[in-house]
Amino acid sequence: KQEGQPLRQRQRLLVVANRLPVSAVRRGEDSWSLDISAGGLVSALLGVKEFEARWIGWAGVNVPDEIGQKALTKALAEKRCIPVFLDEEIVHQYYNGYCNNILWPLFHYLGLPQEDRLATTRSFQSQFAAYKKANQMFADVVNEHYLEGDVVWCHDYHLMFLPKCLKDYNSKMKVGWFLHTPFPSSEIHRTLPSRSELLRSVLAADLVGFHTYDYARHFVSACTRILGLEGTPEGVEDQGRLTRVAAFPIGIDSERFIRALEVPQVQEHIRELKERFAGRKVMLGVDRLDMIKGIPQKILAFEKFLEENPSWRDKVVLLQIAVPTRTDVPEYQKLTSQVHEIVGRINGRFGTLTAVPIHHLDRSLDFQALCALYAVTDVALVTSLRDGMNLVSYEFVACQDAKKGVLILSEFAGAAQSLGAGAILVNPWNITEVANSIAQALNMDSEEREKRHKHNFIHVTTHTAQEWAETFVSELNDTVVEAQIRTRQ
Ligand code: ADQ
Repeated sequence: KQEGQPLRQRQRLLVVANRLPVSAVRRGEDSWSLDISAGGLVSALLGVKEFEARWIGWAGVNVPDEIGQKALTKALAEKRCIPVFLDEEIVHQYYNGYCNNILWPLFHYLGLPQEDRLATTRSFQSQFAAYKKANQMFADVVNEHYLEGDVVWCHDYHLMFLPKCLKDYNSKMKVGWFLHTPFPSSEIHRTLPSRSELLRSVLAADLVGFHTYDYARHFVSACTRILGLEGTPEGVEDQGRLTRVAAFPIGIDSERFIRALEVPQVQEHIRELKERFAGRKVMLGVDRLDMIKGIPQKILAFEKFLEENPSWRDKVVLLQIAVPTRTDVPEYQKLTSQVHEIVGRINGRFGTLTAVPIHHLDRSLDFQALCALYAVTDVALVTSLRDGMNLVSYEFVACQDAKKGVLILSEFAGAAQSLGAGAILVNPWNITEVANSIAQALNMDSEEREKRHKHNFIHVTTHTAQEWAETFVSELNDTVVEAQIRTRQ
């Protein structure tokens, strides 16, 4: 390892994800303006000092003309980003279709409505073909930019076919793949018509990572049961070749949140919120408006709590911030109207002329406003029906060192495995249980809140995003080195 160190400092890391961490807006025929979005992955990789990271992915815009493509490529190069250009048809079939209509619900154990299920069954082959084609396009770009000694880190369910495409180009390429969603039970995965091909493609990677040990176990079971391969404590073996499979739980850049609370604008914001909700306990939900987040179930549980605890009715408020996503998909439109309908009904039922029990916002908040909200919250409600990890729960804990609020957390979020001892764990489908947990959280004494918070705070500030990325990448590096040593022996 000591000898390997200087070599590592020169190494480049090619991070391949469906979306680049930028939003691109076209200003003219050959000019673009770019906004870097500081998501979890970006800050995680900023912390990986010994590698020089470059991003490869789709910029999220259709650029049919060569002038536009050249100009965007040049602008992105300054941000260390390399674009993959996907046309509208591919995006429709690969991204909206196979990724978001098939893999996303399946990996989260969500069924499709009957008519969608039939339509999906019919269009399955063409969507899978587009998925493979898109993955090949990503591989072409990686291959074009790859230099010997680079490490390639592929991300998420959009790119399950990529490890194989890359190894077909160059078997010496060091390839890792990480899944941000759950990997479901093998009984669910085996219903996919392309089940074997996807598993084999992922197995072409040298290291395969998941958020939790359970997801890793499900993946290994799928490989043993569906492909008939051998599962070992290290991973999956196929004719003497080992693919390492392990859990790498992601974290957040906790320092960024803790520092933000010191910023004067955030403190001002905190003061305003405290004034606005004086005399009431604040409960908070922050989610993308997605089926997996269990927003209707959360609101129904809150209604049950109000029903059964009349003395709390004018002493508590639920702030639900939901960023709309995939707004062109009918399922998501239905979910939005369903949430609006439930919120309206509950506010009509329990509201007064001066106050309503639920404030629901259909939008994204900027970072500072989000930190202020986390800081003034008494009880955070994370009721995902399934969630790979759930970073909102981590962000809440990071902002709570003064208040020591309570986290109610779904047992179906990956975060339940790391924050379970400090949070109140719930089954989000059990509305009575969630309503009782709300009462328990609101009535919890300060000693218990402090004890629970401390447990979670230590976890969130030590298992950071930077540590996650560093661990994955250095293990990937070592895995390949070990494999090469084995081959040499
Ligand atoms: P997501 O499903 O997007 O991520 P999550 O982990 O909670 O879920 O991350 C959401 C991010 O978006 C958080 O950083 C949060 O602050 C932000 N966000 C959400 N709602 C917002 C709002 N209204 N305004 C502003 N910001 C908002 C996927 C998987 C997760 C996994 C992550 C990382 O589904 O399970 O934890 O990737 O691997």
